[in-house]
Amino acid sequence: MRYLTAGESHGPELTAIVEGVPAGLKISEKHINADLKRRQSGYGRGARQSIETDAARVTSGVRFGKTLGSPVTLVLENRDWANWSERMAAFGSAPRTLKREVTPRPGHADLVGAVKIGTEDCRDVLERASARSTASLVAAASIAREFLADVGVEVFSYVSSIGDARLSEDDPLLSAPDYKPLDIEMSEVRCPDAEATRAMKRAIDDAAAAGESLGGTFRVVALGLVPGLGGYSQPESRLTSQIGAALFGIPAIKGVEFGLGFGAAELVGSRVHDAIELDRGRGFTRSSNRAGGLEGGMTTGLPLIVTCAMKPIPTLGHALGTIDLDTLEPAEASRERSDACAVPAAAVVAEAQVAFVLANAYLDKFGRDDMRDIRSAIKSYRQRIRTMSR
Ligand code: EPS
Repeated sequence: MRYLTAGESHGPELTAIVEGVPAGLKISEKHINADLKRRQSGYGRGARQSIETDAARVTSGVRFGKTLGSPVTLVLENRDWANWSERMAAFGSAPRTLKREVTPRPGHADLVGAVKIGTEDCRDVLERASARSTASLVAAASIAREFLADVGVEVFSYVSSIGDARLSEDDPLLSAPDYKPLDIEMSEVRCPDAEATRAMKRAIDDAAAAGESLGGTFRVVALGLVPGLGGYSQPESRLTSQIGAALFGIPAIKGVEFGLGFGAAELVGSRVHDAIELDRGRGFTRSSNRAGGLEGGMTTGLPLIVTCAMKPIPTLGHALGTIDLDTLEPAEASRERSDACAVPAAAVVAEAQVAFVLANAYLDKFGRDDMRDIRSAIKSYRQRIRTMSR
Protein backbone atom coordinates (compact mmCIF):
# COMPACT_ATOMS: atom_id res chain seq x y z
CA MET A 1 0.00 0.00 0.00
CA ARG A 2 1.43 3.39 -0.88
CA TYR A 3 0.19 6.91 -1.26
CA LEU A 4 0.98 9.86 -3.44
CA THR A 5 -0.20 13.35 -2.55
CA ALA A 6 -0.39 16.55 -4.58
CA GLY A 7 -1.57 20.09 -4.01
CA GLU A 8 -0.30 23.55 -3.11
CA SER A 9 -1.19 25.22 0.18
CA HIS A 10 -3.24 27.91 -1.59
CA GLY A 11 -4.15 25.93 -4.70
CA PRO A 12 -7.70 24.71 -5.31
CA GLU A 13 -7.34 21.38 -3.51
CA LEU A 14 -5.14 18.70 -2.00
CA THR A 15 -5.32 15.20 -3.45
CA ALA A 16 -4.19 11.85 -2.05
CA ILE A 17 -4.22 8.57 -3.96
CA VAL A 18 -3.80 5.40 -1.92
CA GLU A 19 -2.90 2.32 -3.92
CA GLY A 20 -2.71 -1.30 -2.82
CA VAL A 21 -5.67 -1.19 -0.43
CA PRO A 22 -7.21 -4.65 0.12
CA ALA A 23 -10.80 -5.16 -0.97
CA GLY A 24 -13.60 -5.50 1.55
CA LEU A 25 -12.33 -2.95 4.09
CA LYS A 26 -15.03 -0.83 5.71
CA ILE A 27 -14.39 2.91 5.36
CA SER A 28 -16.24 5.59 7.27
CA GLU A 29 -16.31 9.22 6.13
CA LYS A 30 -16.92 10.14 9.75
CA HIS A 31 -13.60 8.57 10.85
CA ILE A 32 -11.64 10.23 8.04
CA ASN A 33 -13.03 13.64 8.86
CA ALA A 34 -12.55 13.17 12.61
CA ASP A 35 -8.82 12.62 12.00
CA LEU A 36 -8.66 15.67 9.74
CA LYS A 37 -10.34 17.72 12.44
CA ARG A 38 -7.90 16.51 15.09
CA ARG A 39 -5.01 17.63 12.86
CA GLN A 40 -6.56 21.06 12.44
CA SER A 41 -7.04 21.75 16.10
CA GLY A 42 -4.51 22.51 18.82
CA TYR A 43 -3.71 25.64 20.76
CA GLY A 44 -1.32 27.93 18.89
CA ARG A 45 -2.60 27.46 15.35
CA GLY A 46 -2.92 30.58 13.20
CA ALA A 47 -5.79 32.27 11.36
CA ARG A 48 -5.73 29.83 8.44
CA GLN A 49 -7.44 27.14 10.51
CA SER A 50 -10.50 29.34 10.96
CA ILE A 51 -10.81 29.48 7.15
CA GLU A 52 -10.42 25.75 6.52
CA THR A 53 -12.73 22.97 7.65
CA ASP A 54 -11.03 19.97 6.19
CA ALA A 55 -13.24 17.19 4.93
CA ALA A 56 -12.30 14.52 2.42
CA ARG A 57 -14.32 13.68 -0.65
CA VAL A 58 -13.69 10.07 -1.70
CA THR A 59 -13.83 9.90 -5.49
CA SER A 60 -12.60 6.38 -6.24
CA GLY A 61 -11.93 2.95 -4.80
CA VAL A 62 -14.86 2.75 -2.37
CA ARG A 63 -18.36 1.45 -3.06
CA PHE A 64 -21.19 1.33 -0.52
CA GLY A 65 -18.71 2.00 2.30
CA LYS A 66 -16.23 -0.76 1.40
CA THR A 67 -12.98 -0.69 -0.56
CA LEU A 68 -12.91 -2.30 -4.00
CA GLY A 69 -9.18 -3.04 -4.12
CA SER A 70 -8.68 -0.25 -6.66
CA PRO A 71 -6.86 3.02 -5.84
CA VAL A 72 -8.68 5.24 -3.34
CA THR A 73 -8.66 8.95 -4.16
CA LEU A 74 -9.32 11.53 -1.45
CA VAL A 75 -9.81 15.19 -2.32
CA LEU A 76 -9.63 18.05 0.19
CA GLU A 77 -10.76 21.47 -0.84
CA ASN A 78 -8.68 24.53 0.12
CA ARG A 79 -11.26 27.13 1.02
CA ASP A 80 -8.53 29.78 1.03
CA TRP A 81 -8.23 29.23 -2.75
CA ALA A 82 -11.02 31.77 -3.18
CA ASN A 83 -8.55 34.42 -1.93
CA TRP A 84 -5.64 33.11 -4.00
CA SER A 85 -7.12 32.11 -7.34
CA GLU A 86 -5.38 34.92 -9.27
CA ARG A 87 -2.03 34.62 -7.53
CA MET A 88 -2.02 30.84 -7.88
CA ALA A 89 -3.74 30.46 -11.27
CA ALA A 90 -2.61 27.41 -13.26
CA PHE A 91 -2.82 29.29 -16.57
CA GLY A 92 -2.66 32.83 -17.90
CA SER A 93 -0.04 35.32 -16.81
CA ALA A 94 0.87 36.65 -13.39
CA PRO A 95 -1.19 39.64 -12.24
CA ARG A 96 0.74 42.92 -12.54
CA THR A 97 0.32 43.47 -8.80
CA LEU A 98 1.83 40.08 -7.91
CA LYS A 99 4.18 40.34 -4.94
CA ARG A 100 6.95 37.80 -5.32
CA GLU A 101 8.46 36.19 -2.21
CA VAL A 102 12.12 37.19 -2.30
CA THR A 103 13.08 37.23 1.40
CA PRO A 104 13.49 33.52 2.24
CA ARG A 105 12.82 32.42 5.81
CA PRO A 106 15.79 30.82 7.60
CA GLY A 107 14.93 27.23 8.48
CA HIS A 108 12.28 26.91 5.75
CA ALA A 109 12.67 25.30 2.32
CA ASP A 110 12.36 28.79 0.73
CA LEU A 111 15.97 29.52 -0.19
CA VAL A 112 17.39 26.10 -0.92
CA GLY A 113 14.27 25.19 -2.87
CA ALA A 114 14.47 28.39 -4.94
CA VAL A 115 18.15 27.73 -5.69
CA LYS A 116 17.33 24.13 -6.57
CA ILE A 117 14.54 24.87 -9.07
CA GLY A 118 15.91 28.23 -10.23
CA THR A 119 12.91 30.41 -9.42
CA GLU A 120 12.78 34.12 -8.58
CA ASP A 121 9.69 33.63 -6.42
CA CYS A 122 10.07 31.49 -3.29
CA ARG A 123 6.29 30.98 -3.39
CA ASP A 124 6.92 28.38 -6.13
CA VAL A 125 8.60 26.33 -3.38
CA LEU A 126 6.82 27.28 -0.18
CA GLU A 127 3.38 26.48 -1.53
CA ARG A 128 4.27 22.79 -1.58
CA ALA A 129 6.86 22.81 1.23
CA SER A 130 4.02 23.76 3.55
CA ALA A 131 2.55 21.97 6.54
CA ARG A 132 -0.74 22.20 4.66
CA SER A 133 0.40 19.11 2.75
CA THR A 134 0.14 17.11 5.96
CA ALA A 135 -3.67 17.28 5.67
CA SER A 136 -3.40 14.94 2.69
CA LEU A 137 -1.11 12.58 4.63
CA VAL A 138 -3.74 12.31 7.35
CA ALA A 139 -6.47 11.71 4.77
CA ALA A 140 -4.39 8.99 3.06
CA ALA A 141 -3.55 7.35 6.36
CA SER A 142 -7.18 7.26 7.41
CA ILE A 143 -7.45 4.25 5.08
CA ALA A 144 -4.53 2.59 6.90
CA ARG A 145 -6.19 3.38 10.24
CA GLU A 146 -9.43 1.71 9.17
CA PHE A 147 -7.36 -1.34 8.25
CA LEU A 148 -5.54 -1.36 11.59
CA ALA A 149 -8.80 -0.96 13.52
CA ASP A 150 -10.16 -3.98 11.64
CA VAL A 151 -7.19 -6.11 12.78
CA GLY A 152 -7.34 -4.84 16.37
CA VAL A 153 -4.59 -2.20 16.35
CA GLU A 154 -5.03 1.22 17.95
CA VAL A 155 -2.66 4.12 17.20
CA PHE A 156 -2.69 7.31 19.27
CA SER A 157 -0.33 10.12 20.24
CA TYR A 158 0.17 12.65 22.99
CA VAL A 159 2.27 15.77 23.44
CA SER A 160 4.99 15.39 26.07
CA SER A 161 6.54 18.87 25.89
CA ILE A 162 6.17 22.27 24.26
CA GLY A 163 9.23 24.48 24.60
CA ASP A 164 10.41 23.88 28.15
CA ALA A 165 6.92 23.03 29.49
CA ARG A 166 6.86 19.27 30.03
CA LEU A 167 4.46 16.56 31.02
CA SER A 168 6.02 14.92 34.06
CA GLU A 169 6.21 11.15 33.57
CA ASP A 170 8.10 8.76 35.89
CA ASP A 171 8.48 6.13 33.21
CA PRO A 172 6.85 6.99 29.89
CA LEU A 173 7.49 3.48 28.58
CA LEU A 174 5.18 2.18 31.31
CA SER A 175 2.64 5.00 31.39
CA ALA A 176 2.28 5.78 27.66
CA PRO A 177 0.06 2.80 26.76
CA ASP A 178 -2.37 3.66 29.57
CA TYR A 179 -3.24 7.23 28.62
CA LYS A 180 -6.86 7.57 27.63
CA PRO A 181 -7.50 9.03 24.16
CA LEU A 182 -10.36 11.07 25.62
CA ASP A 183 -8.03 12.78 28.13
CA ILE A 184 -5.62 13.53 25.30
CA GLU A 185 -8.24 14.92 22.92
CA MET A 186 -9.88 17.02 25.66
CA SER A 187 -6.60 18.91 26.12
CA GLU A 188 -6.07 21.86 23.78
CA VAL A 189 -2.46 20.77 23.35
CA ARG A 190 -3.26 17.02 23.22
CA CYS A 191 -1.49 16.36 26.53
CA PRO A 192 -3.23 14.02 29.02
CA ASP A 193 -2.50 16.15 32.10
CA ALA A 194 -4.35 19.34 33.03
CA GLU A 195 -1.45 21.05 34.80
CA ALA A 196 1.02 20.34 31.98
CA THR A 197 -1.61 21.53 29.47
CA ARG A 198 -1.83 24.87 31.28
CA ALA A 199 1.96 25.24 31.33
CA MET A 200 2.20 24.40 27.61
CA LYS A 201 -0.52 26.93 26.72
CA ARG A 202 1.31 29.59 28.73
CA ALA A 203 4.53 28.77 26.88
CA ILE A 204 2.72 29.15 23.53
CA ASP A 205 1.14 32.47 24.62
CA ASP A 206 4.53 33.83 25.68
CA ALA A 207 6.17 32.74 22.44
CA ALA A 208 3.39 34.19 20.27
CA ALA A 209 3.48 37.50 22.17
CA ALA A 210 7.23 37.72 21.52
CA GLY A 211 6.82 37.00 17.79
CA GLU A 212 8.38 33.59 18.36
CA SER A 213 7.40 30.02 17.54
CA LEU A 214 7.81 26.88 19.66
CA GLY A 215 8.58 23.24 19.02
CA GLY A 216 8.23 20.29 21.35
CA THR A 217 8.10 16.54 21.69
CA PHE A 218 5.33 13.98 21.37
CA ARG A 219 4.95 10.24 21.49
CA VAL A 220 3.15 7.89 19.13
CA VAL A 221 1.86 4.66 20.66
CA ALA A 222 0.46 1.59 18.86
CA LEU A 223 -1.34 -1.15 20.80
CA GLY A 224 -2.52 -4.61 19.75
CA LEU A 225 0.29 -5.45 17.29
CA VAL A 226 1.19 -9.06 16.60
CA PRO A 227 4.87 -9.93 17.14
CA GLY A 228 7.07 -10.46 14.09
CA LEU A 229 5.96 -7.57 11.86
CA GLY A 230 8.79 -6.01 9.87
CA GLY A 231 12.00 -7.87 9.14
CA TYR A 232 15.68 -8.27 9.87
CA SER A 233 17.13 -9.39 6.53
CA GLN A 234 17.70 -6.04 4.85
CA PRO A 235 18.06 -2.53 6.27
CA GLU A 236 14.82 -1.40 4.61
CA SER A 237 12.81 -4.33 5.97
CA ARG A 238 13.36 -3.15 9.56
CA LEU A 239 10.34 -1.33 10.97
CA THR A 240 12.81 0.92 12.79
CA SER A 241 14.04 2.21 9.46
CA GLN A 242 10.57 2.39 7.87
CA ILE A 243 8.98 4.22 10.81
CA GLY A 244 12.02 6.49 11.14
CA ALA A 245 11.84 7.41 7.44
CA ALA A 246 8.08 8.00 7.64
CA LEU A 247 8.42 10.27 10.68
CA PHE A 248 11.35 12.22 9.24
CA GLY A 249 9.15 12.77 6.19
CA ILE A 250 7.00 15.15 8.27
CA PRO A 251 8.14 18.77 7.99
CA ALA A 252 10.06 20.05 11.07
CA ILE A 253 10.68 16.63 12.67
CA LYS A 254 14.29 16.66 13.87
CA GLY A 255 14.55 13.62 16.13
CA VAL A 256 12.96 10.19 16.46
CA GLU A 257 13.60 7.83 19.37
CA PHE A 258 12.37 4.26 19.84
CA GLY A 259 11.73 3.16 23.42
CA LEU A 260 14.56 4.44 25.64
CA GLY A 261 16.08 6.05 22.56
CA PHE A 262 19.19 8.15 23.22
CA GLY A 263 18.84 7.28 26.92
CA ALA A 264 19.93 3.71 26.12
CA ALA A 265 23.39 4.96 25.14
CA GLU A 266 24.13 5.95 28.75
CA LEU A 267 23.09 2.70 30.44
CA VAL A 268 24.58 -0.77 30.85
CA GLY A 269 23.02 -3.55 28.81
CA SER A 270 21.07 -5.15 31.65
CA ARG A 271 19.25 -1.84 32.22
CA VAL A 272 18.41 -1.49 28.54
CA HIS A 273 17.15 -4.89 27.38
CA ASP A 274 13.88 -6.50 28.38
CA ALA A 275 14.02 -9.98 29.93
CA ILE A 276 11.93 -12.53 28.02
CA GLU A 277 9.09 -14.26 29.86
CA LEU A 278 6.64 -16.96 28.93
CA ASP A 279 2.94 -16.20 29.02
CA ARG A 280 2.10 -19.90 28.83
CA GLY A 281 -0.36 -20.79 26.11
CA ARG A 282 -0.57 -17.18 24.94
CA GLY A 283 2.92 -16.34 23.70
CA PHE A 284 6.14 -14.68 24.78
CA THR A 285 6.32 -11.41 26.62
CA ARG A 286 8.90 -9.13 28.28
CA SER A 287 9.35 -8.00 31.89
CA SER A 288 9.61 -4.39 30.67
CA ASN A 289 9.28 -2.48 27.39
CA ARG A 290 12.42 -0.37 27.21
CA ALA A 291 12.81 -1.34 23.55
CA GLY A 292 9.51 0.42 22.83
CA GLY A 293 8.00 -2.58 21.08
CA LEU A 294 10.72 -3.33 18.50
CA GLU A 295 13.57 -5.84 18.61
CA GLY A 296 15.74 -6.55 15.59
CA GLY A 297 13.55 -4.23 13.54
CA MET A 298 10.43 -6.33 14.26
CA THR A 299 7.46 -5.89 16.57
CA THR A 300 7.69 -7.75 19.88
CA GLY A 301 3.94 -7.62 20.43
CA LEU A 302 4.38 -5.07 23.23
CA PRO A 303 3.23 -1.47 22.73
CA LEU A 304 5.18 0.43 20.08
CA ILE A 305 6.36 3.70 21.64
CA VAL A 306 8.12 6.30 19.49
CA THR A 307 9.08 9.80 20.60
CA CYS A 308 9.57 12.65 18.12
CA ALA A 309 11.10 16.10 18.46
CA MET A 310 9.72 18.95 16.36
CA LYS A 311 11.63 22.17 15.82
CA PRO A 312 9.87 25.56 16.11
CA ILE A 313 8.14 26.64 12.89
CA PRO A 314 10.48 28.88 10.79
CA THR A 315 7.90 31.62 10.14
CA LEU A 316 8.55 34.19 12.87
CA GLY A 317 6.81 37.43 13.76
CA HIS A 318 10.18 38.49 15.08
CA ALA A 319 11.90 37.77 11.76
CA LEU A 320 15.53 36.70 11.41
CA GLY A 321 17.98 38.16 8.95
CA THR A 322 18.04 36.96 5.36
CA ILE A 323 19.15 38.16 1.93
CA ASP A 324 16.75 39.85 -0.49
CA LEU A 325 17.04 37.78 -3.66
CA ASP A 326 16.28 40.81 -5.89
CA THR A 327 18.71 43.33 -4.38
CA LEU A 328 21.13 40.82 -2.77
CA GLU A 329 21.09 43.15 0.26
CA PRO A 330 20.52 42.01 3.86
CA ALA A 331 16.82 42.04 4.72
CA GLU A 332 14.27 40.71 7.19
CA ALA A 333 12.74 37.33 6.38
CA SER A 334 9.14 37.14 5.13
CA ARG A 335 6.47 37.17 7.79
CA GLU A 336 3.91 34.78 6.39
CA ARG A 337 0.79 34.29 8.48
CA SER A 338 1.69 31.26 10.55
CA ASP A 339 1.14 29.03 13.55
CA ALA A 340 3.01 29.83 16.79
CA CYS A 341 3.04 26.12 17.59
CA ALA A 342 1.90 23.10 15.61
CA VAL A 343 3.21 20.31 17.87
CA PRO A 344 -0.29 18.93 18.73
CA ALA A 345 -1.11 18.77 15.00
CA ALA A 346 2.26 17.22 14.11
CA ALA A 347 1.53 14.42 16.59
CA VAL A 348 -1.65 13.57 14.65
CA VAL A 349 0.35 13.59 11.40
CA ALA A 350 2.90 11.27 13.02
CA GLU A 351 0.11 8.85 14.01
CA ALA A 352 -0.89 8.85 10.35
CA GLN A 353 2.62 8.08 9.12
CA VAL A 354 3.13 5.31 11.69
CA ALA A 355 -0.30 3.84 10.85
CA PHE A 356 0.67 3.65 7.20
CA VAL A 357 3.89 1.75 7.94
CA LEU A 358 2.15 -0.64 10.34
CA ALA A 359 -0.70 -1.36 7.93
CA ASN A 360 1.87 -2.19 5.27
CA ALA A 361 3.73 -4.50 7.63
CA TYR A 362 0.47 -6.42 8.17
CA LEU A 363 -0.16 -6.61 4.41
CA ASP A 364 3.41 -7.84 3.82
CA LYS A 365 2.94 -10.65 6.29
CA PHE A 366 -0.68 -11.63 5.83
CA GLY A 367 -1.60 -10.90 2.19
CA ARG A 368 -2.87 -7.91 0.29
CA ASP A 369 -5.99 -8.75 -1.69
CA ASP A 370 -8.97 -9.39 0.47
CA MET A 371 -9.83 -8.60 4.09
CA ARG A 372 -11.35 -12.03 4.79
CA ASP A 373 -8.13 -13.80 3.72
CA ILE A 374 -6.04 -11.35 5.74
CA ARG A 375 -8.16 -11.85 8.88
CA SER A 376 -7.91 -15.63 8.66
CA ALA A 377 -4.12 -15.48 8.07
CA ILE A 378 -3.75 -13.35 11.22
CA LYS A 379 -5.92 -15.78 13.17
CA SER A 380 -3.84 -18.79 12.18
CA TYR A 381 -0.58 -16.93 12.96
CA ARG A 382 -1.87 -16.10 16.43
CA GLN A 383 -2.81 -19.74 16.85
CA ARG A 384 0.72 -20.84 15.84
CA ILE A 385 2.25 -18.51 18.45
CA ARG A 386 -0.06 -19.96 21.13
CA THR A 387 1.01 -23.47 20.12
CA MET A 388 4.70 -22.49 20.32
CA SER A 389 4.27 -21.27 23.90
CA ARG A 390 2.26 -24.25 25.19
C1 EPS B 1 1.92 27.12 6.74
C2 EPS B 1 1.40 28.38 6.93
C3 EPS B 1 0.04 28.61 7.41
C4 EPS B 1 -0.40 27.37 8.20
C5 EPS B 1 -0.25 26.19 7.24
C6 EPS B 1 1.19 25.90 7.06
O1 EPS B 1 -0.87 28.74 6.34
P1 EPS B 1 -1.17 30.14 5.66
O2 EPS B 1 0.12 30.56 5.02
O3 EPS B 1 -2.23 29.89 4.64
O4 EPS B 1 -1.62 31.04 6.74
O5 EPS B 1 -1.65 27.48 8.77
O6 EPS B 1 -0.86 25.05 7.71
C7 EPS B 1 -2.06 24.72 7.18
C8 EPS B 1 -2.77 25.47 6.38
C9 EPS B 1 -2.51 23.41 7.62
O7 EPS B 1 -3.63 23.04 7.21
O8 EPS B 1 -1.77 22.77 8.36
C10 EPS B 1 3.27 26.96 6.18
O9 EPS B 1 3.85 27.95 5.77
O10 EPS B 1 3.79 25.83 6.17
